[in-house]
Amino acid sequence: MPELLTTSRAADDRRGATAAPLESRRLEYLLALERKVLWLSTWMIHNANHLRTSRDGLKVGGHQASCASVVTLMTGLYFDVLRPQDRVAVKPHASPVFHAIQYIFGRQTRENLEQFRALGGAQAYPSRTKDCDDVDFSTGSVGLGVAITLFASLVQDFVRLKKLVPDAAPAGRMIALAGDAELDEGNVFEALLEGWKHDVRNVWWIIDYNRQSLDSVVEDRLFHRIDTTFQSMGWDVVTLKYGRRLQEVFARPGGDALRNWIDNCPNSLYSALVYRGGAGWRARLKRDLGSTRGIAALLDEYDDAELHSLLTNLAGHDMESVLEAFHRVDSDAPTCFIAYTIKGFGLPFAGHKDNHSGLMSIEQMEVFRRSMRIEPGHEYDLFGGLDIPAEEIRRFLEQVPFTAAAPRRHDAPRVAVPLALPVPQGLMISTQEGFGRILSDLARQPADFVGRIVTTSPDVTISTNLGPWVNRRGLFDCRPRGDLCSGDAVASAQKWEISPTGQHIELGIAENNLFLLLAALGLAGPLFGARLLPIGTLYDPFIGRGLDALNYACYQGARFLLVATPSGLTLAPEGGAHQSVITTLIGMGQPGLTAFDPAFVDELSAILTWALWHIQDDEGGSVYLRLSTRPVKQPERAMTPELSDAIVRGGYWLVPPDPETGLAVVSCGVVTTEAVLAHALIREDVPGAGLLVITSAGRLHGEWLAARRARAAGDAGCRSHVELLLESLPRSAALVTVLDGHPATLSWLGSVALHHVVALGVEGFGQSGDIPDLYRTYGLDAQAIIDAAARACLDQRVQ
Ligand SMILES: Cc1ncc(C[n+]2csc(CCOP(=O)(O)OP(=O)(O)O)c2C)c(N)n1
Ligand SMILES: [Mg+2]
Repeated sequence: MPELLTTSRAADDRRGATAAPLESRRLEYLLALERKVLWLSTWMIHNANHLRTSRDGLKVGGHQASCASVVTLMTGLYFDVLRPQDRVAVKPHASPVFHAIQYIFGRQTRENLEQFRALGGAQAYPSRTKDCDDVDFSTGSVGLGVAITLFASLVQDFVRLKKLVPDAAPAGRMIALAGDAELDEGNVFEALLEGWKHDVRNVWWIIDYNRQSLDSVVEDRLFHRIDTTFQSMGWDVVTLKYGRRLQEVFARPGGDALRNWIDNCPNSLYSALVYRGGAGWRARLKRDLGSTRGIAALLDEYDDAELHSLLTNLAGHDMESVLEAFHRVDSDAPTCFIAYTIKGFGLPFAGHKDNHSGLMSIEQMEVFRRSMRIEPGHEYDLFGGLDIPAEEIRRFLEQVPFTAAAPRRHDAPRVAVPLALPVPQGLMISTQEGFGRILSDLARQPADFVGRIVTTSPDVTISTNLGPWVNRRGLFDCRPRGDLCSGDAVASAQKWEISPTGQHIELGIAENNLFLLLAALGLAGPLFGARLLPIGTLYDPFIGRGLDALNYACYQGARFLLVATPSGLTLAPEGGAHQSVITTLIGMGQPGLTAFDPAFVDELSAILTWALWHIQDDEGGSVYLRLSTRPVKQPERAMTPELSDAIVRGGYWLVPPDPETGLAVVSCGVVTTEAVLAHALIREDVPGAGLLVITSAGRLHGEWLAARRARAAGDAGCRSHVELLLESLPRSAALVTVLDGHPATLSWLGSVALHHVVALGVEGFGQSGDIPDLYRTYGLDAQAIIDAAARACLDQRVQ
């Protein structure tokens, strides 16, 4: 193990004297609770795996070793350090520890603990939406929970500086309890850099430095990299390495040598000795240090159990060290705690390199139960097996600061939004330009809801047409910084005034950061009590780059509007690296997200109006708009309530079919221009052919499945929008579907009313070209639609 570092210089400079000593009784209570948390979390997993009947032969799982590693840190935090306004992302595999703590607070039920990892029970990984016990941030995909706390701190500053929350409400600390292997995820470092740019504060990342990941023991040299990386980003670093008892021994004769020995002990050997226990330590220390003055005497003072306990007295398991480190922080500087721990501490497989998924056997649990003095049948008793009378602990729990204010989750009122947004005028206009114009128009309005809009983009603000909005509403930063470019002699259309009143948060190019910021902005209501209307823009193909973070944002119920533009093959000269193909399927398949692919700007306006409401609705979700830079001829029509309703429900007949027709062209998005052209020609051969415009394949599909379920449940009259649309087409008619995306997005339409389908779309990677060439090559042009129509009619005749 490397050299002991206590606090980095940056931290030392800011701090004064050490904190006052802990009251001795408080420590006793905390140690008792630490013991209880270890027991409950270990037992919860054991119960799920050994005592519930398995019906499917699958191991239920759970991570006893990962939990034990973090018990002291979490007990200290929740029962002493945290305040109600603090928000925490708990290491995914410490979910049982979190649930155990909430159970002790009376915020989790015994039934849910007994049903850990079963349907309806406590979740395997803390979940904001599925758990009942006040989870602040969901976790599970390692690294994302760590990084979201940083963006949450930025959002906290945003709502506080704009006075969207009461002045008197204290700022919370955004805290991540991270596994050390989470630092292998690149998104953590993307966030760190972005945080540095934005001067983040009130963020704590507490690293459970057990030097083990899933597969292996981590290299010792990593420690120095962590320390210096954080310091270089302006963070304070506090290292908790040795516990009190070890530090006392280090001050005695032979102590220096012992400390050097541990400092230089490879993690793999240290872990192996932890696993072997007292006799192993003794033999090894005798061999390596036996001739050093003071060591023999020191070893003789301890029996094997005591020696083991001494040598595993790392600070991350030493309550006093933990509390002192946390309480000493008196600034709002971002702070990283590197807490040395042992994976599986206090359990039989402590330190074993394969302990990540290890479960204690029935026999091991029996020994553990007795050592915890838990009576059989009393496993969930809150105070059983402790030395302190229940009443006393209850009184202690009543004054724990964290639970002083309840509920911690805010219920932010909805923001009133307009019933209709303006439709940008112009004969030839792209949906992306339309979006920019609508926002530019909003930027000029004094309406209250406009003040709740916050836009963000990963370095594509201008190229996604947010420029005019930003010119008027400014960039956000905690400190007023003026217009960064105004000093240049170079004339520019961009006026980027940077101040706390700004409403655009500019990010570097990291789509993970965009989605994590959108997640945090989209949770501003429940987290901070201020509802925001977040809008993020990016290039459509790069959704894939941050897809896990997008999924993470949706998974925890964050609400935002995602505007992905430009998209598809229609990007033409930009080539295959920028032309999205599968995003239409992502839009359909991603839970919590409703995707739209509008063809015209009046559709866009109707969808945006609906979206501003939908992202606030209790039953709503986030919204994804897939836009294009291609100017297309706009239809001359009035936006009626019926048309607007059909647009947001997913589609409408641009040209309704005749009742006897044999064909309908179905188009989605920007290629509707080709569909209109082809349809006019097709009608010469197929009289009465219809033209159906799909604005949201996902909405149509979802509502169709829901209607089928409703009918199966007895609601015989329930009809979905797509069923009503296709009702006007005879069963014998064929559908030719076309979109600038994967053909599977629309091919399912054939199953709705059993129409034959020929589906056009993009199946391979794109390439550079112009639109006529690319549409011809990939089969999206009017001729391809006409050919497909001929094929479809032929197929129908053959049948
Ligand atoms: C994105 C992602 N990749 C892989 C996994 C599988 N996985 C679960 S835990 C883990 C390693 C955890 O190690 P660490 O963060 O150090 O936690 P510890 O259990 O040691 O406390 C991995 C790779 C995951 N949960 N998320
Ligand atoms: Mg680890």
